[in-house]
Amino acid sequence: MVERADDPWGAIRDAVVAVSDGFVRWVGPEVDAPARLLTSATRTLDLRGGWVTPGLVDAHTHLVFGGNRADEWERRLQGATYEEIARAGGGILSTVRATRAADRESLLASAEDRLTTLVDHGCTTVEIKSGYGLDLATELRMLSVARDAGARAGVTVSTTLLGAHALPPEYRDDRASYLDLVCREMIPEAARLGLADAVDAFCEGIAFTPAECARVLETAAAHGLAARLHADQLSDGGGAALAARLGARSADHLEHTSLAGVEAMAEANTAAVLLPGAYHFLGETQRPPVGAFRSAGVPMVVATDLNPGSSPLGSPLLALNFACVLFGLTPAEAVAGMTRAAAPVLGLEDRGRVVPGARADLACWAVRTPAELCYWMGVNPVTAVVAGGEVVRGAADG
Ligand code: DI6
Ligand code: FE
Repeated sequence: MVERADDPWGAIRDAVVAVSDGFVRWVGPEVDAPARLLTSATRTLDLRGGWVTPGLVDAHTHLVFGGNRADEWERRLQGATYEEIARAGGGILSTVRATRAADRESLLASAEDRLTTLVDHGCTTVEIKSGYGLDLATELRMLSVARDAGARAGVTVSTTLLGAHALPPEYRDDRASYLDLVCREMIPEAARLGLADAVDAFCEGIAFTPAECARVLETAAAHGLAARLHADQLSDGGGAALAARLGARSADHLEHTSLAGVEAMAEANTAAVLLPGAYHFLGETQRPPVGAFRSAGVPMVVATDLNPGSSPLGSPLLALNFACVLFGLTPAEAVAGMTRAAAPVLGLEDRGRVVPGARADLACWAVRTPAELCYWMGVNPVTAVVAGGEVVRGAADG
């Protein structure tokens, strides 16, 4: 699909997409396809009238973790809140205990399973955060497990160091020393080893203050790493404006973002990553200011937030449905939010569109209109997935 003013999908009917050496070489109506595209060595996939979109880009996940939190979820169903559980040492910290205790092989096996589920649903690029180690060795292990899971699944994984996710128990009375650990050891080591592409922080009453997050993200910049920020998820802590001021690529969640925050993001070209899975799973009622993002021209991205506490969501398509039904995005905005608007948040300008020169990351679907990607719930119409020119799902030749 290409952007065109008269068609939000940029659809080309009866089209051919020609790929070689991992890149899209030609896209257009079959009748216009140059004869040179087809040689005796050409392999063809006949999609029988289905649709091709860019491979989906899930720009916000925490899919490397030990254990799960079904027990905590049952307690929340009985009335306990996410914040109460976190303040009592559960929540993120219970996943930290399980992740620290997990050996590398089991961490990798479970992460690979989750990544595989996303690929089954059309993802070819997935961002994965650390943040359940909260010590140097476990944070680095999570990042290297994320990279290995991507290599095994044959898709692109972009990694984000989230050392400032929660205060670990051993630093309960010494926040400053934990921030020193993040800024003086975790960020420099992750950068030196090439294990992180970006750095994120959780700016929230139950996590880190704006000043603490600013220190973390400024340190990231000093080490050449891009910045992201979990902002205004449970309360308006001024996180959106902070992300904008620090030149973050995105501010994420944003349910409680003020209009001033939206304006600051528009000015700074900071994208809004919307995570309707967490909104749904936590039973939130305050929606992010989607109308304001739209009118201010802030790019809207949709992601799964796949994690064990607030969004155990393995279907990017269900995230698209939630974005439309719960947040009021149009289907075209939602699909753009997982393709062309999502790739720049990861600094990956070579994908997210099906155009000549783009990386050949494609998802093929048995749907009659692309709005159906947002319409079905718990149905997976994927027929094939191509990552870097390789067919990674649905290899049936036509
Ligand atoms: N916000 C979230 O929704 C996830 N992290 C964050 O900062 C939740 C992580 C968890 O509960 O395990
Ligand atoms: Fe998150």
